[in-house]
Amino acid sequence: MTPPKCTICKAKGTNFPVQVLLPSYNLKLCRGHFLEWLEGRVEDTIRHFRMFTKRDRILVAVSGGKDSLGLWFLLHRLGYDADGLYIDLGIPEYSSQSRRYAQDLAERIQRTLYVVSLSEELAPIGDMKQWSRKPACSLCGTVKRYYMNRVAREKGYTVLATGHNLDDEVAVLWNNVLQWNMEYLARQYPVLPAEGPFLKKVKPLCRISEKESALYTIFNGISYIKPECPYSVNASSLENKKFLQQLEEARPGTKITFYTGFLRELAPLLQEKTRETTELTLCRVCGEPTTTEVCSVCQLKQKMGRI
Ligand code: Q46
Ligand code: ZN
Ligand code: ZN
Repeated sequence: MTPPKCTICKAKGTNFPVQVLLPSYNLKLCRGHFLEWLEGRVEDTIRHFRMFTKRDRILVAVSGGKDSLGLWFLLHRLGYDADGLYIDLGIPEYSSQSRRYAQDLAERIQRTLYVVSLSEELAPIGDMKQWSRKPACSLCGTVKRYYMNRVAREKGYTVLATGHNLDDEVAVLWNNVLQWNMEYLARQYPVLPAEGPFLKKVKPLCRISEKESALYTIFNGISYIKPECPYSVNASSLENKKFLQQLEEARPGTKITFYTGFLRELAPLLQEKTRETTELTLCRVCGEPTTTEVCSVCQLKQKMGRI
């Protein structure tokens, strides 16, 4: 049997071995053309959603995982002005390893990496339950949003980028649809515009699957943390991902069709309906944007006796 030919090589008259099968797009690609295809797709997403231009200063939130490190590398390669921010959650071993990977990439591409240590700012994420009844992941989300916005604004960045991939977005979308959580659905978009002191937030990998993102990072020789965060074990998003993967295997393209259909058909209607419903003010203690008098992070600091 003759081995399959790379779809793009076939058109260009080259002949490199196929390394990636993308049944959702009916493509079989060699390594070089896969990298080109993925970068083109991200560039197209950036342009389509008007995420940023080469004049913007981008801060990428890097966790040490494949998606955010791959994204940082890709933006740098495409000539965007992108630095990194790593938030060290103080999880034994996991945090020090992932921090190392973020630092390694910063050295390789010669870009600035800011590091915020939760242990220094508040307490390790695992100790927070002493001061809050919220689950670790919910607290983590709050502190990450807070420091991302704060560091980006203080250091003069214009856009915040995160490495959420298609599988992440589809799992959240599915969950929000199951619960008909209209408020969350209205905010689920790859671009959230700047809102007063909140910076513009973008997800350039929203049309790249988890597998594609992992291959991009591996093919570029970037080391990343492989185990999931220990707190993610029970997350319902993992169950959703498993279920959606079964659908994808039965019908390739299900995820991308579901997601892009939502962005095209429903998201604009929901955004129109819920426009300007939240009143923002500035935290009386730290000056960061909040919906309450004192922001959640300062409330935590107060309980800890740190302010
Ligand atoms: S890092 Fe944080 Fe995730 Fe870990 S504590 Fe939960 S939210 S699972 S993206
Ligand atoms: Zn090829
Ligand atoms: Zn505050």
